[in-house]
Amino acid sequence: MDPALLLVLCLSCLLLFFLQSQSSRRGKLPPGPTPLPIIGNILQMDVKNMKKSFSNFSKAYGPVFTVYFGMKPIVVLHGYEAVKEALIDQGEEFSGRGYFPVSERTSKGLGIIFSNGNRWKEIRRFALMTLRNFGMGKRSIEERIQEEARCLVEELRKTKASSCDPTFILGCAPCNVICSIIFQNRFDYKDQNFLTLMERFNKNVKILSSAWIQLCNNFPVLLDYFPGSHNKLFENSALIKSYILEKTKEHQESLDINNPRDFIDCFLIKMEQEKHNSQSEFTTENLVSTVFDLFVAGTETTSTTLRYGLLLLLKHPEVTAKVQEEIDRVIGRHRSPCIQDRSHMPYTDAVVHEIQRYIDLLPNNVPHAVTHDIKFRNYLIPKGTAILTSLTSVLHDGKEFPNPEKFNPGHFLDESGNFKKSNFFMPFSTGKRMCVGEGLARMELFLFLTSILQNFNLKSSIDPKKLNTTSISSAFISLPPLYKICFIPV
Ligand code: LZ1
Repeated sequence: MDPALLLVLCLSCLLLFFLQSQSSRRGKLPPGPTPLPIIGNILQMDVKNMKKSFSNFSKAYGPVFTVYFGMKPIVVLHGYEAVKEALIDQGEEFSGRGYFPVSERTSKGLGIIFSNGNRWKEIRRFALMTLRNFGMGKRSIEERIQEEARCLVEELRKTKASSCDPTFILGCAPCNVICSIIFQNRFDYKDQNFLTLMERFNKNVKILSSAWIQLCNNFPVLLDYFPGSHNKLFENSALIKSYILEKTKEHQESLDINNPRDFIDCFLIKMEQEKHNSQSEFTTENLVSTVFDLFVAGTETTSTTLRYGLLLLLKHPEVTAKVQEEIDRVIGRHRSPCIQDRSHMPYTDAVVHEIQRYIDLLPNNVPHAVTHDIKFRNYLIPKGTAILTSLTSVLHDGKEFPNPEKFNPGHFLDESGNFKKSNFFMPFSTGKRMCVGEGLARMELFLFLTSILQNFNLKSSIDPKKLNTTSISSAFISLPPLYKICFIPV
């Protein structure tokens, strides 16, 4: 037989076999677009704008559907009802973390973001307790943020009202809050150790959002046999971890069990308490990974929200003026804002909520996984299947938030101007995996934004009406377009 014909015959058989096995496995999973062999649905999705692709799929297949990233099926939940049913009503079963090949290699299942099972439960409980306002000895988290807010204001003053890109300065403040919580002290914005640490994290964020890394996540063999930016990512992560380990050793030497200074001290004390338990999750490697995770989760997210928030305030001067009026009335000019003020500032509270709703920072949440074989709405989802929940579909629900694509603090105010809660407000996700840093992040957003508006008027070098506030498409995190801003001292 002609060898070419033989080859075609063999390939056809393989293809048929593949489609057959796909369809029998798909029998139990929710419906979705038909995947191609090997590459799955990636050609049918806009990898730069997944939220749009998912919204289109949900129109064709309903609120619960399956898409294939390479050969891996991922179940997507779209809309408040499906998300709530999974993350709250079946919270335990949906509390697993789904991870990608790249994150698997950097985290090794240690720490808090990418851990599962008992390890995750114990470290999560510990982190929640420790990050509570008085969990870490004498100096509260609120005080640490207030200190940073004052430094941030001084740093912005140094721009002398010139037109500038605020990315760097707004990146320093949240990173420094994490430093203060973890290492006891903040750093000067020019400190070389601080800058190196921040650069390595920033570089990693850039690498992680590149098309190459997405490709590696779909076809993990690339990670082992090809050169590329993933190696830089692994190298950066290792360098950051060795810095954290060094700091941990310094802490160990000066530790006073009765006076924890910061998160590392608290973790070391916990390690000491559990030293006779050979199964303890409180180990040095989990300490280093947990600290690493707090930086990953607490820096880029808060800094992007602040930067995007200021762009929205620049675009909507009437909103900014109302916030400044409330600051003048409730706080005045002569003392630092504190968290107690928030309960007397419904308009400002609504603005911060609306910023978070509008920007939709993590459109598809962080991937979950089911912890058992489960039945969900008459589908069977096998243990370990990755689950994406569309937070966009909840935060931009048109019934709950009329004109969801418009920035309007009225989405969180009632007729008398009181703050109005919404169950659809879930930028921190919901359920058992809900963000551990929520309290911290909300304090930072309130204290940083009020401190800035207490001390500066915002001015745009172009007509505010011409400012574009549509996010630039990105795989995981929504980013504001580049812009310039002047901080004019009041
Ligand atoms: C996270 C974030 C990013 C990635 C994983 C977990 N928590 C931000 N907050």
